Amino acid sequence: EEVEETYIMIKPDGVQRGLVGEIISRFEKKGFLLKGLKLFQCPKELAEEHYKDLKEKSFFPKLIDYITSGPVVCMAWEGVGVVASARKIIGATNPLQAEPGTIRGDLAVQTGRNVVHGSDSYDNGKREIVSGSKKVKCVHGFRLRHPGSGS
Ligand code: DAT
Ligand code: MG
Repeated sequence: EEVEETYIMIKPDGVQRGLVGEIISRFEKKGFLLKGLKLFQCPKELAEEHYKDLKEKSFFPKLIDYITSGPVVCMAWEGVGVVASARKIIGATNPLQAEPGTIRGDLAVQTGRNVVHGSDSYDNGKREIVSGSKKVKCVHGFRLRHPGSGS
């Protein structure tokens, strides 16, 4: 397993429900390293670019309305195998199918209000971290003495 970076975004419902600390805490406790963080109001064009693979879906307009409805928290997290591990920590897309113990399994009920996004691949993560006006500025060159830091 290699040290990777992934893009994690707390969606507007997660911010509005006061779940920012809870969600960040799960990645910290696992042992991953927070490299960049930004509170951000996503413009429509950037939301459409972020979810461009879903453009043809019937729910796409609602998804864009939702993701632009309030501030999101954009983060870059680093660690060994963090891309796949973060997806496990987040849980299935439909919160009713997400396992207890996952973020969505514990904190959400609706697919359209599933509180958090995580990149589905290393390449998408890199693209999402540097994407447009949202670009998450990462602080490099520091390490935690922790299994997740890759040392
Ligand atoms: P994920 O966020 O687990 O990577 P995805 O990339 O397939 O899932 O879809 C992105 C988001 O779009 C998802 O978090 C919520 C929304 N979405 C997906 N499928 C949906 C559906 N059938 N109805 C409503 N919203 C949906
Ligand atoms: Mg996805």
